[in-house]
Amino acid sequence: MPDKIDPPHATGAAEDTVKKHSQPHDLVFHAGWFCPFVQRVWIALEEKGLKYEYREVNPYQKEPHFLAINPKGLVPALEHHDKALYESLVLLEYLDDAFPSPRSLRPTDPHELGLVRLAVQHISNVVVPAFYRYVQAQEPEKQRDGHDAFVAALRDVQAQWFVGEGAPWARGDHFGWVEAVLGPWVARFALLEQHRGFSASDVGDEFAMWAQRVLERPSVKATSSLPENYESVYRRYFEDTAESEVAKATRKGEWLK
Ligand SMILES: N[C@@H](CCC(=O)N[C@@H](CS)C(=O)NCC(=O)O)C(=O)O
Repeated sequence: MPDKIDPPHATGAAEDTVKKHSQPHDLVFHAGWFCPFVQRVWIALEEKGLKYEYREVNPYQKEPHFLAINPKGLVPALEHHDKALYESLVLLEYLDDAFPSPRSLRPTDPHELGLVRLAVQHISNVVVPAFYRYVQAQEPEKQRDGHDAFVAALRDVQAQWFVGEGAPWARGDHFGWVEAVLGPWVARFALLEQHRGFSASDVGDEFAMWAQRVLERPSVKATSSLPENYESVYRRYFEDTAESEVAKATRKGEWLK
């Protein structure tokens, strides 16, 4: 039985953004308004000011036309001049390769780029799985462990890859990949706050200020739906009854490949 998405489309500021991108275009963004992996790519599209066509997909329905675009049946996916690609991190690379101007979210200096890639790897392999383990934990002790592991994973991001010294963004003066890759989960901190008592200041004051800047970034706001709509989608995660691939993998103590 596929998970139903309620509401089936974006709301609030994200709905306005969808409307601005409803015309046919040779860059097609196959998206799900509720999905943080989608929001990574959506933030990049908005940061770069690209023209694109937004198409809402319910990835739980695994419709044949969508499986032809992404055999994994997951959003996000892109079609550009009828050629398809998927996986949020691959899509971020693609957008910077295909559309380097007006601006790249990825640094050009090779060492700096290597550091950003290390941060992205840590976010994907440690922070994001820790988020789902925390969200899906049911017993108080497991929730406490989930909290501590999530906070530790975020502290590592800050300690290893934030340049600090009053810089507004992780790597300095520019909103970049670290923000695009982690930002969607920052946009879901409010859910963790409400259901699990998490606060960004548990990580530290500097991190909390960075998180606040991320939330106020126009590209993040423009790709965010109304809080109550995330609440209805994520309730199943907090009750550990979600049937998405991510939720099933987390329940089995695995991570999605
Ligand atoms: N590794 C993928 C993950 C994408 C993903 O899990 N998307 C979810 C929505 S948030 C999805 O399409 N789920 C459908 C399913 O689980 O069947 C990426 O980074 O793009």
